[in-house]
Amino acid sequence: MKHAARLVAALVVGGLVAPAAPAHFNMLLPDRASATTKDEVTFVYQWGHPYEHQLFDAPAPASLVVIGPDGKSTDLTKNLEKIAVPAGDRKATAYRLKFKPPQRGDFVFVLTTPPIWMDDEHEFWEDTVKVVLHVQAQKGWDGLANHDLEWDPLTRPYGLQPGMVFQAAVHTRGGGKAAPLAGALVEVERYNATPQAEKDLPPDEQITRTAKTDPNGVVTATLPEAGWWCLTASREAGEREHDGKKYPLRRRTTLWVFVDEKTAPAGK
Ligand SMILES: [Cu+2]
Repeated sequence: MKHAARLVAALVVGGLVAPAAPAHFNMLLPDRASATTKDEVTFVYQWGHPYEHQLFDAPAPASLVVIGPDGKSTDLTKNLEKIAVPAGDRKATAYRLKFKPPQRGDFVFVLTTPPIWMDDEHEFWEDTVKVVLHVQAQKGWDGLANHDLEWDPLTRPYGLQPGMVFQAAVHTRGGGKAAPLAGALVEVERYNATPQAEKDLPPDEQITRTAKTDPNGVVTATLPEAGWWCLTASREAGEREHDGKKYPLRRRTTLWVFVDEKTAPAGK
C-alpha cells in the first residue's frame, strides 16, 4: 500500500489489484503530551506516513484553533511558522507552533487543511486534525471546534496505559446539527519518531489497523503500545474540479491520542 502507492496505482490501471487504501495522514504533535503553565510547548504539523515516519511537503494549513478549558476558542493560524524537517536525504515542508498555556486545564488544538489533490487516489482530501495538550488540570479534553466532521473522544485522550481500550465518536455537523457518522471506516496507526527501514516494516495490515464506527458513530480501539496513535475517519463530501474534470472530495478527520509508558502498579 503506502510507500508503494504509485506502483499500486499502476497495477490498478492494469486491472491487477484492488485500489490502495488512503495512506497519507496529518500529524499534529506537541513535543510533550502533558505540560505545565511554565512550559513553552512546540507543536509540529507534518504530512505523510506516521508509522514509517515518511514525510512529504505539508500543505499550508487553512486554519488552526485552540479551544481552552474555559471553552473559548482562539485562532492561532497566524502563529504558524513554516519550517523544513528531515525527510530521508531531503527536507519536507512542515509547520511549527509555539504555545505557552495561559492557565491549567486541557487545550484542544484543531488544524484544517485546504482541499488537497491526491494524484494517486484521483480525489481531493480536505482534512482536520485534532490533538489535546493536558496542562495539570483535567478539564476540557472534550472541547469541540464544531467542524463538519469531527472526533468527539469518549475516553480521556491522555493518561492512558498500553493495552487500554479507547473509544471516540465521529459526528457530522451539516447545518449545525450533530449526527453520528455510522459505519465509517476508521484507520488506526502508531507514530514512530524516526524513519523505519523498509526491511523492518511489518505487513501493511499491522501498520494500519481498521475498524468501523457503530450505529452511534463510536469506534473502539485498543492502543497496545506507548506513544502517539492516530485515528482517522472519512466520508465523501461531494465533488471538486481538477484540470476541468470533476473528482470526489473526501473529508477526513484525525485524532491523536497519547499512551504513556507502562508504570508498575502501586505497592509492588
Ligand atoms: Cu501515503
